[in-house]
Amino acid sequence: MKNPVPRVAAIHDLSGFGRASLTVVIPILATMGIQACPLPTAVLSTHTGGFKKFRFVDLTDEMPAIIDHWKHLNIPFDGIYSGFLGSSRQVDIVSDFIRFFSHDDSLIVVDPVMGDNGKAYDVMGPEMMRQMRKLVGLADVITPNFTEAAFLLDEPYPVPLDECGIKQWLLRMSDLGPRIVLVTSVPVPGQPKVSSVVAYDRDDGRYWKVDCDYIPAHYPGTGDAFASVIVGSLLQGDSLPIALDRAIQFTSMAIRSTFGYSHPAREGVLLEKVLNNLRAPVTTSSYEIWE
Ligand code: PXL
Repeated sequence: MKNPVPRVAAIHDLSGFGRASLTVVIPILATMGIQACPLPTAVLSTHTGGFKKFRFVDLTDEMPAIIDHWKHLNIPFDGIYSGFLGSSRQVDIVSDFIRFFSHDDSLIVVDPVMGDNGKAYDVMGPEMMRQMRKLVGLADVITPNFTEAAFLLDEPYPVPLDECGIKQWLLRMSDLGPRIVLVTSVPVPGQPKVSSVVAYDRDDGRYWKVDCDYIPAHYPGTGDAFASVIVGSLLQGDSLPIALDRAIQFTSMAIRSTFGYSHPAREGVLLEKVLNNLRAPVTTSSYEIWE
């Protein structure tokens, strides 16, 4: 029987303070009418971006027992969405989870959270990068930022890539397994203040591109917000370019509303002020087909 409310297994960490991962994923999906069932990969006092001495509790050894209970309950999921993992060993646990709970109609989204701005997050090592390449192979959709794309392809960063180079990267990532590859924070050559989000869908061979507003601030958790809106939008039946538009418009609005306040960037975007916008229909469209 179809779930009256679409249900997603959300495999991310729970960071108590700073608005990232599950504290962003759950409210966004709930506002979009989707039930997110958290399978926490780690519990942290804060996320790792801009806080020192954070407490990090790795849940690798707890996850199999939690998953066994879910298997016993035979919970049907419409989507499986993974993000920040607490250890590279969790890749095998998440891979087993996907194999057990996925079915022909499910949407598998892997956000290969590893770093940003050319740097790996504090707790990420080379083994996570190797393992993450395996995990993306099981996804329908992946949502790396430009830094994570470089890690997945074992390429140096920064790389001034022209259009042809970026399309090659998208193809190479799709060759790892996923049908749809979305890359955020892609630098635009010769325009240091502009970045774009690019996408490739192997099924129809089309590429998409959306240019993004520049704001001189960086807020942790915006990648989680972007990927969560993509998950919600695709589960609601939106096309890929409309899902892109929704995710970019929502993330930009969250960043712009936050930037208007002198609010510490490490606390993330003021999500609670903008969540309601997720219920509004998409009225303007900014995507371009990239031929
Ligand atoms: O937003 C990505 C993310 C998720 N989880 C943790 C993080 C970060 C980024 O800093 O530290 C724990």
